[in-house]
Amino acid sequence: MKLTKQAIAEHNESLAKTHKKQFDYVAESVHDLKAVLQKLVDFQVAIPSWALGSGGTRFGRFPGGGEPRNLEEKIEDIGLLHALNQSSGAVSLHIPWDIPKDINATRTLAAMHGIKFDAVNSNTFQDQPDQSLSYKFGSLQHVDKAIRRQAIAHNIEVIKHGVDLGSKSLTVWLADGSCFPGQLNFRKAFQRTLESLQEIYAALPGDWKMFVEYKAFEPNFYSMTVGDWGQSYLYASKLGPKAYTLVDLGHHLPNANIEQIVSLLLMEDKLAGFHFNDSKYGDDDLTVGSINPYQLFLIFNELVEGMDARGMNHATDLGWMIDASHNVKDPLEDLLQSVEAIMIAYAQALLVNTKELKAAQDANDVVKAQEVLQTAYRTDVRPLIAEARKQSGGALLPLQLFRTLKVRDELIKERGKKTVATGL
Ligand code: PSV
Ligand code: MN
Repeated sequence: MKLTKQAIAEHNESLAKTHKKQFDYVAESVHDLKAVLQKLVDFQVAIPSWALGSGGTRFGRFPGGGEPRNLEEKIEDIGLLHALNQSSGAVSLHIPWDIPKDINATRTLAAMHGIKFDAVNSNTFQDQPDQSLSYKFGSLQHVDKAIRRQAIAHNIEVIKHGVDLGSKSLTVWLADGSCFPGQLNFRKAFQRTLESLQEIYAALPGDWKMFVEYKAFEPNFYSMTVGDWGQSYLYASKLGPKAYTLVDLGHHLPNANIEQIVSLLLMEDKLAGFHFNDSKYGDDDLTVGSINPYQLFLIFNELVEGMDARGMNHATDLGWMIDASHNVKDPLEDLLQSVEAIMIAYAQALLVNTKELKAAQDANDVVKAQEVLQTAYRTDVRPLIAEARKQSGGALLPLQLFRTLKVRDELIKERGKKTVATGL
């Protein structure tokens, strides 16, 4: 299905009057409105190729129909999202789920939709049908050198696919760890993992980055070999300047102060970027901003402050990706909501009065500091985001237009009710 410019124009026209009223109201209080709008226009969030179909739990999966059946259809789906919101101009691929059959055709298709290739992800957390050795007891940490070699070779193959596509980074997330005390020698597991990562690092092209993603638990429940930001930071520091720590919001233990983690990683120039999602209990992979939007705002507040302090480009200097799973919602609707939540948090962070905040901090005025942050957080910035979208050719209300045009019904007509997307 292709979304026409005319459909978007008609939608925007029908909402023009209401939008103008709402936009003018908020715009009045925004300092340097033009710059804020430009930053919102520039900001792009990569869509994970594995989140375009229904997820599931170990108890079941309830597909909604019209899921993309191959990489081409995944790119087409992201094209739909991008046409609607103009903020989803990138895809993050997972190998071997998304190995392109024809590189040139894949690149052309993505370019047609205005989509770039963000980080490529390796997968040593599952055994593939044609794989000779099993990852049951780990991959890069495995006691058996042959298994480590296989996992290293896989990561190097992923880099090659990424190079062909124009990606510039590899994300390594390891399921490695242990389920029971005594199962693993922590120090040796760390050293073996480090050695394996060093071989992969050595295969990175000069302008590439390696993102080391951490996770507190699951699938291993006693220890994870890259279990928290400290461990990831250790690997990244020992590997060298091209290695960074990737923060997946769902990969922390409850109540972790993620914004502080982000601030310090940024200070050390070791923050790779994000896998955005939300959670109440663990790695729930829920819609971004659906549970704790204030935390998301606080994270963006640290990001904007820290990136500005280092003279970084908000849009391009870190990797912005979603990592979610959709069990009860239409995946495309969920992704539209997620991107919107990210843009809201980012826009609110751009509105923080940094001078007032600094003055409050320097004077130990705790009340004022909270007031400054919450004044920005409680501003309804949605009309600003809608305006940025409109200026880039997107829809004022992407989700509303998605429903008006019955996009999912169209996809079901094209692809059928019982289609299955690769991924989790
Ligand atoms: C693991 O939970 C994770 O967050 C990693 O990023 C994986 O690559 C992704 O989910 C998909 O399984
Ligand atoms: Mn992740």
